[in-house]
Amino acid sequence: MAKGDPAVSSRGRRAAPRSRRATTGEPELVQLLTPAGERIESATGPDGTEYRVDFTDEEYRGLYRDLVLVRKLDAEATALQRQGELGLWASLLGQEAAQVGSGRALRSQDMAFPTYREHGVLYCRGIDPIMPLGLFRGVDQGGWDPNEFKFNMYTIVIGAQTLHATGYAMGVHMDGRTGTEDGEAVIAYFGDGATSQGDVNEAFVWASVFNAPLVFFCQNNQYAISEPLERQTRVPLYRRAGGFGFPGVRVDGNDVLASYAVTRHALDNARLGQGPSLIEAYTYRMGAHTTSDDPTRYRIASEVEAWQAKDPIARMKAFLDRQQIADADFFAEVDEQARTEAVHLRERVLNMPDPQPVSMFDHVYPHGSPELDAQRDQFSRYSESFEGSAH
Ligand SMILES: Cc1ncc(C[n+]2csc(CCOP(=O)(O)OP(=O)(O)O)c2C)c(N)n1
Ligand SMILES: [Mg+2]
Repeated sequence: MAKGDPAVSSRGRRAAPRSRRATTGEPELVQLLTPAGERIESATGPDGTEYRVDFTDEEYRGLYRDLVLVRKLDAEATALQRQGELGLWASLLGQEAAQVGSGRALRSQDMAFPTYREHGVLYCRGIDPIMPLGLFRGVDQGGWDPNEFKFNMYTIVIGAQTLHATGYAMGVHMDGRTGTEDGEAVIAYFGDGATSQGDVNEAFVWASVFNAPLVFFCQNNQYAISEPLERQTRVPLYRRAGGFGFPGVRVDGNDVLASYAVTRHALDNARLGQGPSLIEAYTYRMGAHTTSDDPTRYRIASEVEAWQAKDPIARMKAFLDRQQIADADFFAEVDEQARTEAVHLRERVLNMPDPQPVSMFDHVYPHGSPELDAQRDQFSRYSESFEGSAH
């Protein structure tokens, strides 16, 4: 049985979890772990799908480790930017569970299309976390091979990657790589603000009518820079899917277990040939939009505090503690690993070589072009004209 698949209920020594219908109460979301760290045995989505997970203790501890590591590495990147070592950083703070849950739900053959904030998914894909720091330091263009890791390059143009993902997923389907349990699925990440983009709505249409094996994973972190959610929509975002002809579900994006369960289910439907679906991971951006933003200009402290009480790591820790799945030694060891990896990350960033300016022409086309060669020559002559001059 695969990790997290529907399975036997929890072990006897633990408190019996409750079942919950997701369609009652507000907000209407699928949740398997409450903010206090209580397990809910199963949750029912708006279309009647019942979501549950059954992880081993080792797997539960692994998810916790992922959450702590990605938060720590993210904090280190923010600090590096503040110290002038990165040009910019888009923090994932608060969104760890949505990213680790969905990232771990991917099977090795599945392809992901990220925005600029998916450092947690990148980590789950096995990519060295140093990679995006080179991009944000401005010394390379990303560095990882999208085909090797099944994780496309970061995309800054809001919503554009949903079209890339749709085209890719249509190709997967046309090549006959769907329809079986080991078929391929594709996931496209985007934000709440991106749902107002034409690209995203076009992606919904194309994915729907071509039955693309695609999961649209919207991290609703409540803001598009300074614009709050109510400027994007008057209906819960997941309900938009119905108008395009595919299912939508809202999951507690601060609950790593529910994020995993909902994403695994949607991906498996896609790989079996049942077409696209939309997941709205309801979460909160705890930090600034990027390091160039000051959120105190447009949101109040009490709102941030309310979300602090729903922290994704605190609830997982409370659960592990409550169920005696992990002890103080384990938590200390994870903290120490996170600290060591962050120090290592910092050392490597500081040692990144500065590229030669002319290298910006290197990766524009795989085999170059005469126009590009001419531009490179012109740029080289221009740069050399400064040598020995007062400029
Ligand atoms: C096409 C386009 N328009 C505008 C921008 C400027 N921009 C950068 S991030 C952003 C907000 C995106 O918000 P959301 O989709 O909610 O994602 P989040 O940053 O919250 O993860 C905007 C408007 C852009 N990068 N691309
Ligand atoms: Mg947003």
